[in-house]
Amino acid sequence: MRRSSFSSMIVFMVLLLTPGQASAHAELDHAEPRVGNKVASPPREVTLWFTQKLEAAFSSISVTGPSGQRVEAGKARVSGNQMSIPLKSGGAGTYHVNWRVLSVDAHTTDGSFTFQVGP
Ligand SMILES: [Cu+2]
Repeated sequence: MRRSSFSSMIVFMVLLLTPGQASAHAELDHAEPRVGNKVASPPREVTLWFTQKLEAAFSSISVTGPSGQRVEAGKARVSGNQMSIPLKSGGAGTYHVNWRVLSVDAHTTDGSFTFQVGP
């Protein structure tokens, strides 16, 4: 009895001392079109890659075109650590991408970036 409770205590202490999983949340790793880049013609969709897998139900993107109009052409699709959304053309100029995601570690993160369309 004494031996077994001692073993339990060791197990408990090992669990306490074991670091949790790395606390990096889902941050944007890269995107297509690339963050801050210029592309010649309006992209048919924008895709974002994150540093963790996403929970599809609580992850979203909105995109506005050069005149501030929304240009999403459908719902965001999530696959693993990747999220895409189809776009309609908003012409040449600056596009703003705003994202908000829930990663599988149950943390919410958000952010935004721009890309340009034009010659
Ligand atoms: Cu996290």
